[in-house]
Amino acid sequence: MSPHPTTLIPYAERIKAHTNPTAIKILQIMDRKKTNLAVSVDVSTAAEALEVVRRVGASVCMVKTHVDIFEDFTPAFTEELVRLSKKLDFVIFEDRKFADIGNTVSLQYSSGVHKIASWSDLTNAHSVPGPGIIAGLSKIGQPLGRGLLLLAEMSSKGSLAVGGYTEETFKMAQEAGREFVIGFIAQNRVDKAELLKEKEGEREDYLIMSPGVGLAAKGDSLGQQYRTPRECVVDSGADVIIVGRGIYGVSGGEAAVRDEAERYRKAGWEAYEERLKLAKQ
Ligand code: 5BU
Repeated sequence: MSPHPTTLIPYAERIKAHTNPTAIKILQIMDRKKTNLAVSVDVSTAAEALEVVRRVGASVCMVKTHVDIFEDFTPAFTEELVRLSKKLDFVIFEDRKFADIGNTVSLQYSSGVHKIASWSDLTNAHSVPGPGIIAGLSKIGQPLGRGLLLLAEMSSKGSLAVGGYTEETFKMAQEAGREFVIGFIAQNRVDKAELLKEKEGEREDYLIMSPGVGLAAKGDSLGQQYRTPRECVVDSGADVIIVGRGIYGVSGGEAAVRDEAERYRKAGWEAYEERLKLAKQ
């Protein structure tokens, strides 16, 4: 099978195919810092999360959070995270996985304790409620320059987001337009080449971000499944790899977490360079 055309284009050259400020920022950072690594900081306190971010910040293009995990969440956490994102040059992705009707998600995104839209560059949503979920989130996020990913596939065993569901999710994003929906959480290039539209010689470009990445473990006891950075980036065409426990869970203290992030950054970047070489063959 020939490689997906988007995967043969360097990140920097893909910037011009985007208008969403968050998509542009992600691709710029990836190119500047030579990293396609996102670290997920699923720890139980805000202080621990910030400590991980300080250690891995230099190696990542993105920090992914689940702020509802923290037992001590306050707005001071997001203020510090935003400060670090500017200092260390990364994008913030709150992995909220919205899944309700448009009106409810617009309130969940803008309000409540977490006020996600006020600090998170990127968030994501399930397609199961239909296009109203995109409309509800975009009403809040688009004026702020935020971006949205749709969940087209999941990394966990037995996921129902497969086949027709995945295809319909892609179509939903395509119909919504890329002013706000910039790509997918997926395990494969769900933006199949033959479905991409072309305008004035420019092909539609979507960012594919893949969780379920590990260099050591193959999975966990709760259905998570891991692939290596190379499997994700070269074999399946992912643009960004998302790693959680493989990095923050490594034993050996502060330096070990920093070193592990660097190890994943290198693995992800070498895989990206390897796939670009396919373009020259
Ligand atoms: P891990 O520690 O690398 O297994 O963490 C993976 C993270 O990615 C975790 O925050 C999950 O909530 C998230 N995730 C995932 O693992 N698989 C998916 O399909 C989606 C998100 Br969507």
